[in-house]
Amino acid sequence: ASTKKEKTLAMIKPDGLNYTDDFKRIVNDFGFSILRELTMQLDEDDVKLFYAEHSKRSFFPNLVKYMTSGPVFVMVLEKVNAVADWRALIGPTDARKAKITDPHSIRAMCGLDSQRNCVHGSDSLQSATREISFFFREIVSTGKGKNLPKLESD
Ligand code: DGI
Repeated sequence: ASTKKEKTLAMIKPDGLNYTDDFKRIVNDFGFSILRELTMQLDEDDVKLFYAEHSKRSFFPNLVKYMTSGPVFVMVLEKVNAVADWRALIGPTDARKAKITDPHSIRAMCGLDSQRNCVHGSDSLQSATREISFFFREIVSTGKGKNLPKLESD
């Protein structure tokens, strides 16, 4: 594995917001630094952009409903091997499977099924770059994030 620091995007989905303290404890315990954080309400257009690769899937309308059902909490995490390590901590997409194969994973803790899986993690360095700029350039600079707490500086 690389020894270079990486950034990844972690998002707590609407059904995971009650677990924010657990998330922060896990993030700390596993040595991630939190470079940015924000809470925001996504709208349909945001979800279409963020999950563009899934926009033709039959589950997409349900995914939009779920992702817009309440605010999400987003963090930019940094550490060596951040992308793969965060993916390993969250567990498989289907939380029902996570409860069997990865019972200590985050999705096993707070997820329900393949849609309501309470947390997101970028799946590659390339996705991480795209997703971080989605939240911390487009959304903040278009003013949608203007009522949010000030960003911490690097
Ligand atoms: O990167 P992941 O979140 O683990 O998984 P992904 O990129 O394949 O899917 C993105 C999100 O789309 C996932 O977190 C929830 C939703 N999704 C994926 N597969 C299904 C799904 N939702 C439903 N209802 N059914 C699916 O099969």
